[in-house]
Amino acid sequence: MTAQPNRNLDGLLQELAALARISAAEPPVVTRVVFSEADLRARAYVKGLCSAAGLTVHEDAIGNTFARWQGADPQLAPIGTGSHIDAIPNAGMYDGTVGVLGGLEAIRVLQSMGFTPRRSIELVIFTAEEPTRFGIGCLGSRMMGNVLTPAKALALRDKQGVGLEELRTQAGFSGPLESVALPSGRFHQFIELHIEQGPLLEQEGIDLGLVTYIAAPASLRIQLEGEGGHAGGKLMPGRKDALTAAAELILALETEALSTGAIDTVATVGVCEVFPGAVNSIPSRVRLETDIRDTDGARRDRVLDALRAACADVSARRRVHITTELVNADPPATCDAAILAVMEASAKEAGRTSKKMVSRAYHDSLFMARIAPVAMLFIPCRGGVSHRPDEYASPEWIANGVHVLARTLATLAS
Ligand code: HGY
Ligand code: MN
Ligand code: MN
Repeated sequence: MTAQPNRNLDGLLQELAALARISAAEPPVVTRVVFSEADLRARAYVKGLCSAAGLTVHEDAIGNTFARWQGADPQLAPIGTGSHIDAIPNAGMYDGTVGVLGGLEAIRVLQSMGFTPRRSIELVIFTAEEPTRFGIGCLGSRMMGNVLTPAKALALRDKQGVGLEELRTQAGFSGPLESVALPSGRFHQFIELHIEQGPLLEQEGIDLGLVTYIAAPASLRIQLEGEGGHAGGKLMPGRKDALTAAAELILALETEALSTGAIDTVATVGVCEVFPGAVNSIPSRVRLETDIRDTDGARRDRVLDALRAACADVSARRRVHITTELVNADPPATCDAAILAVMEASAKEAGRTSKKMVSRAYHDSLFMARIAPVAMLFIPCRGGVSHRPDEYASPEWIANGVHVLARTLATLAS
């Protein structure tokens, strides 16, 4: 594609703003948990935009949504692009949505230029990229990549104990979960446009990130059972306080992550639920959800093992019963060199600077990589901030991402 796309992006910016207002929280906070009322309204909104662009829309049994721009040769496997529109509590408005609405905009840019794809181009909106509801990230793409089996998916429950089957049915999705898994070759290639969720591109003044590698995420759930009691009457010796035991584990995990000798090892305890949660009652039960990542899977697993060993040590010393459950421990994904080369050339043609880089966040592309060659295109986000209401990507950054994605899609679909 030679000409510079001249479609202005005001429409896209308005759509991003409109989508951001579909939230369970007051603006500027975005909260859009899978299968919630806000999620369903957001899905309807985006599907409406896809239909208005002349795309053929269908949903699978778990709500993954596919919007296809039919190519000249429908026999050929499509080029996929897309991301997610669900958002964690107290999130921003660009995580995921830039890849969905930006992907749609890239298609509309190509349509406005009279381009006809030989291969269809299919926009994908993945169900539940965020782990908020079921404790595991990338639910929809894991199932598409056959990484999460229907049986394992049916065992998932939310914090209220409501199962996946009931929630997906209430949300209007039906059909055998076995039908979600896709065969290799269903997509010829897949590209995801996303904000960097890190500071490098902005700091270095580079327009676009060409993601070569997606870091390996793992999550360990830890249940601690101590002995409750009266905060005044129960003296310190002999207490079996589940929260002080948990505090030791939280700090042990931080120490382990800091001592691998690699800056790429990260560990977070984002969920700490305390029972009974009364100021004058000794915590008898605590649930921790831990998130451990690294670009090196083996190094990440060593931190996981050290955390398990800390659980055994704290349990023995504090006489608190501790059980662990491995929610996921996924391998990293290597992005496809051929797609990266096209993205790099597209950036150059568009007069944009780019750099190869690693993704420290996980994305649906991590699981799409199981069934197709993938690559990711990053745009900067201010201060590297994400998963916060002050997450921000400028119109110029978004425009660069959309235009280079459009060029890349045009090349790959030709
Ligand atoms: O946590 C992640 O890496 C992604 O933003 N869900
Ligand atoms: Mn996210
Ligand atoms: Mn995301």
